[in-house]
Amino acid sequence: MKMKTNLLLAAGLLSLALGTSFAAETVSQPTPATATAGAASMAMTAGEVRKVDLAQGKVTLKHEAIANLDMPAMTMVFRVQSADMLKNLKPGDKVQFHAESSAGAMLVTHIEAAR
Ligand SMILES: [Cu+2]
Repeated sequence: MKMKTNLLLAAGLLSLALGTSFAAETVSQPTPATATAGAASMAMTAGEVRKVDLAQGKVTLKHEAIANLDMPAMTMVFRVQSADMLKNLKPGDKVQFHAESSAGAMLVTHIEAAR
């Protein structure tokens, strides 16, 4: 009888542990809603697309001063985190973007059409 109780207890603890890990996994899944909230809190800079290089994953932007990079306004080439980010862009488009210094190169981590 005592043995049966212990088994039931073990089964209960096991299902509890499985339930907990499943819940943690669900919470860690990024949703579109949280991605948008993160973008909103980023320091965005206004710019205009001059050239799009999908194959190289690069974009030439005429940009305003970038506060987080301490960079004055200029026209320059940026690498982008993913070439997919450039699919809907063409020269002349007004954009808002966020760039970071990564391994000595300027990397655009977010870019969207200006509203
Ligand atoms: Cu620049």
